[in-house]
Amino acid sequence: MKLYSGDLSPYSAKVRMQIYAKGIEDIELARPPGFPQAGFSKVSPIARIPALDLGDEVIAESEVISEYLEELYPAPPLLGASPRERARIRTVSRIADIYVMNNIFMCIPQGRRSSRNDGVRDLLTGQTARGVRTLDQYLDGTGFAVGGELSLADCTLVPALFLVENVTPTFDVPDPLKDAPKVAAYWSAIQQNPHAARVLVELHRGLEERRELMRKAES
Ligand SMILES: N[C@@H](CCC(=O)N[C@@H](CS)C(=O)NCC(=O)O)C(=O)O
Repeated sequence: MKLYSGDLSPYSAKVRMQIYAKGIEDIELARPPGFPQAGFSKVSPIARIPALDLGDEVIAESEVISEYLEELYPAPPLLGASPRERARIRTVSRIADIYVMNNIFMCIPQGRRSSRNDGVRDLLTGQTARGVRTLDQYLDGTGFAVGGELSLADCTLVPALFLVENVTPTFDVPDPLKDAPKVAAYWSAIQQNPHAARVLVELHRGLEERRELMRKAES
């Protein structure tokens, strides 16, 4: 199997963190051919990363890939030990994905002051802050998102909070973590986890590459 992914793609980082945490070694990490141009749609019709290439079929969407890998590689389990725990893990993962990661991702063009639309910026950052405040009520304060051990909720939260810390400041809005003390404490703690630390190195590397490209384009 091959995972098409990119350093700076938070959705890809989520799946890579799961792969690292499970110790999976037989999935090749590959650059997506033709991406980000439409050429990648020949590989995966949705034309987004991550995408998991099975050889005769390509699975899209990070959440779907994660659940598929969880079934193929059940140990160590990252989806909880009971239906109730699984529901909590999936809830936190969805809040981090849909309400935090997605809104920040959509807002990225608003980081450019010269072409910013304040209405769009306010809508998306308002929804992001609301998502972060919601997370504050779900985290259990153990240093992991749910159940005192690493789970898929952490795999989604780590890249989501990377975006909060590194991309949100470009929008010139207050830090969403200021109103979310449990999320802030979680963020400090989870960065010590080796699998989180590994994807954070990759995400920072991707961000530096992107900034360098933008500096070159502007000079
Ligand atoms: N909901 C998707 C989102 C994937 C996504 O949007 N990935 C970005 C990179 S982080 C992408 O491929 N963007 C290309 C595009 O928007 O055309 C998932 O969870 O996998």
